[in-house]
Amino acid sequence: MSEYERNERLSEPDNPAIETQSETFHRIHFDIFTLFPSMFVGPFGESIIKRAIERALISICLHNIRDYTTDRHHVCDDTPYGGGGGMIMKPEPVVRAVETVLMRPAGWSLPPEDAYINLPEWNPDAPAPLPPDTPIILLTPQGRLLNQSLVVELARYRRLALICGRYEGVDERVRQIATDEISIGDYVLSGGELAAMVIVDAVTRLLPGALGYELGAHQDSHSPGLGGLLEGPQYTRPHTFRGESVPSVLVSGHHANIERWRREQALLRTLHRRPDLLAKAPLTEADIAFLRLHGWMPPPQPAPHREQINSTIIE
Ligand code: 6GU
Repeated sequence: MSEYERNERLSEPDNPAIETQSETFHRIHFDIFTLFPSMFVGPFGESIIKRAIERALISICLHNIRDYTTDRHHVCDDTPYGGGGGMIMKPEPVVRAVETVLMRPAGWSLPPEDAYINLPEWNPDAPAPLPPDTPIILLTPQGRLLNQSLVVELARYRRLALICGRYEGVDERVRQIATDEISIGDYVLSGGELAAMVIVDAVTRLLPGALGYELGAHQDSHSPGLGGLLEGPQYTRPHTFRGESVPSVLVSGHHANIERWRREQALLRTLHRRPDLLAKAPLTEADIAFLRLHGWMPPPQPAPHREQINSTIIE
């Protein structure tokens, strides 16, 4: 891997709000701290993320944690105190990398020729002042579970730092610089890199202009536009494939009927695949009647909290 690849600056950030006809939005800068920056080159060089970088909706700096080591062999992990298997990520290189980068403006990255030998001054004994408005997210299977509402929350920030832990673990003192820990599901990955890519992708596609069509991510499964329901079936040409034709309502041209059909299909798909999502979804009376016809029982409402009972009595 070339020096350049190890610390690749994927685009030039500067971060003014961008005005469009309908809404104001902002660019997001991602600082990603990893031992394997080249893992990101393929996924970030294609499709939506590539285009979002080209359109300056986002910018990404990959920071190789190993560049921030000063020992001769550039060691980033060590055996666990107390014994046991696996290797643990050492705290100094990763904390040094994060503090060095985040104390500087978005877009800064270590000049490749300075790796190991000409690092900016850093105090190992005292925490550096970190920007309060930049979440520093440690990717770990012990983090809080990523869902679409967390993605929406992350998309509100101008700058996000993502630290990719390795699966055996990171020294507990790394957690002290993290403001949040996120997991992408209840299974174990070999490192946080794939999880960081998931976050960048999910956040980026929410930015106006990233998807290149008007409604964008609004009607996606799990999105607020669909009330947290799953999307129903979709069709494109040909009209008939292997003897199965497109539902006639979709070629009727009757927009109200199409909308109602889509809503019902979303409800049915959610009922069959993820009934747990229905409990949280904002359902209309018509939705509830439709679901009851298909065998759904609305979950019992939780009993009101005692204070609520009291206040109702007082009023
Ligand atoms: Cl963020 N990291 C690792 N190593 N495994 C995971 C994960 C993260 N999320 C789910 N599994």
